[in-house]
Amino acid sequence: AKIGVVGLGYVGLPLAVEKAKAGFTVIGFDLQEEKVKMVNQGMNYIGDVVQEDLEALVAADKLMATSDYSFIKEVDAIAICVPTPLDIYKQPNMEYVKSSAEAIAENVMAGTLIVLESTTYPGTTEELIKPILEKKGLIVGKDVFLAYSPERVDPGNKDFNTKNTPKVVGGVTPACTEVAATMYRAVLDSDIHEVSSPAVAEMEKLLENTFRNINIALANEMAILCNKMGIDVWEVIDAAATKPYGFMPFYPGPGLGGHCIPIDPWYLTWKAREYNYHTKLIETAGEINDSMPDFVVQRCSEILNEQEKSLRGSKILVLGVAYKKDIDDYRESPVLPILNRLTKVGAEWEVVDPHVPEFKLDGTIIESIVLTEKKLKEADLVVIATNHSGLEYGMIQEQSKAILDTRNAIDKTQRNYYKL
Ligand code: SAJ
Repeated sequence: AKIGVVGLGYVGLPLAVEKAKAGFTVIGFDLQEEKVKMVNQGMNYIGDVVQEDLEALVAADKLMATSDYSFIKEVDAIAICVPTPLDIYKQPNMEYVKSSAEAIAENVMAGTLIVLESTTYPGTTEELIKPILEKKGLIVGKDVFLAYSPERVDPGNKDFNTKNTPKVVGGVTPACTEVAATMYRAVLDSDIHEVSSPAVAEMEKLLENTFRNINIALANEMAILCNKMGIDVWEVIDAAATKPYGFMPFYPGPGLGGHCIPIDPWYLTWKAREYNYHTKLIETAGEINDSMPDFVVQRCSEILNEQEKSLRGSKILVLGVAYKKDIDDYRESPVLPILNRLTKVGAEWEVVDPHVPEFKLDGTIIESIVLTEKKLKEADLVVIATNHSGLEYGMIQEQSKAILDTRNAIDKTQRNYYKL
């Protein structure tokens, strides 16, 4: 059977590779010629995909990419994995989902399964995609099958991947759920959990990620409060984590990064307005998480003041710009606003990140530097912003005048060592 994956990004490409490895012939669709070219040359551009797998699958004609959507005619099932970004007003931009659905409706053959995988507001599958198919005279549940199934890829996670992570599936009709569950059971090893509608599946994904967002905000608020009270918040969390039931540790950090956790709860907030409901908890959590970069810069100022220095004119060495440890992705990284604030108060900074050789900060390309003893010695303050495993924490402790550790990356062992 042939499967189509629309959108070859962080979700789509790993999924396309998994489906091809499971024995399906996969056609990847993406409007970006660059991505199409790289896939067809067997050149990987997603951290979680194994280069050798991609190469072998493309060489064996198990996986190809195109931007010609007429190839939709050839596939039996299609997964839509396109971005659903928020604009600056935190309004979901559904353009990619809409144009994908229209391209599919234009070309799809009878009997094809269509599954939306992109994280989105509850109601998208029934209110946005279903009418686009019906406008073409397609009867959902009869001519085509339509379902929603969220992805749960966790970048950098060595234990869980697309293949072994349980999958939730909700179809527009029971037949749709049945067809979708059958397809996933053929591709994945994990449990396929069927729910009664796409809205349930759309909503459960938002519950998963909003749960994380809010609990991280709680950890951040505890960090602010513990700092004021002179209590070590990391010690508090480790102690709380001894509770064997009903507790799960989350940790404070320099803020909330990535393309999911900071973003997904706002789909709920946006949709809730239609029902005249105000998602107070989500908005308060967002304010706390968004306040962490300021809190970090304030802590830098306090630490420098203890050495009769001020932020202005100080040299600050920032370790890590990726949004979490051991990955190369810096999208929505909280380190970016920290750097902007340091610039605004006149501090000089440089960034070390073994995973991110260069990054864009408000349109400017910044090169990250190699960590050296000299750079550590020159810095008035070293900020551990991302606790990459590959950083030499021994040298950092020995050579730094002062350290602000926002990730509890090293044990408190010495003078001039501060935690968030
Ligand atoms: N973070 C904290 N404290 C914590 C946990 C995370 O500050 O206790 C921060 C991280 O540093 C990072 C951000 O939150 O900046 C998001 O990290 P994350 O660990 O939630 O991971 P993501 O966004 O890379 O991927 C998550 C998945 N990860 C986990 O569940 C561990 C999962 O929630 C989703 O499958 C995925 O988002 C998605 O695609 O929705």
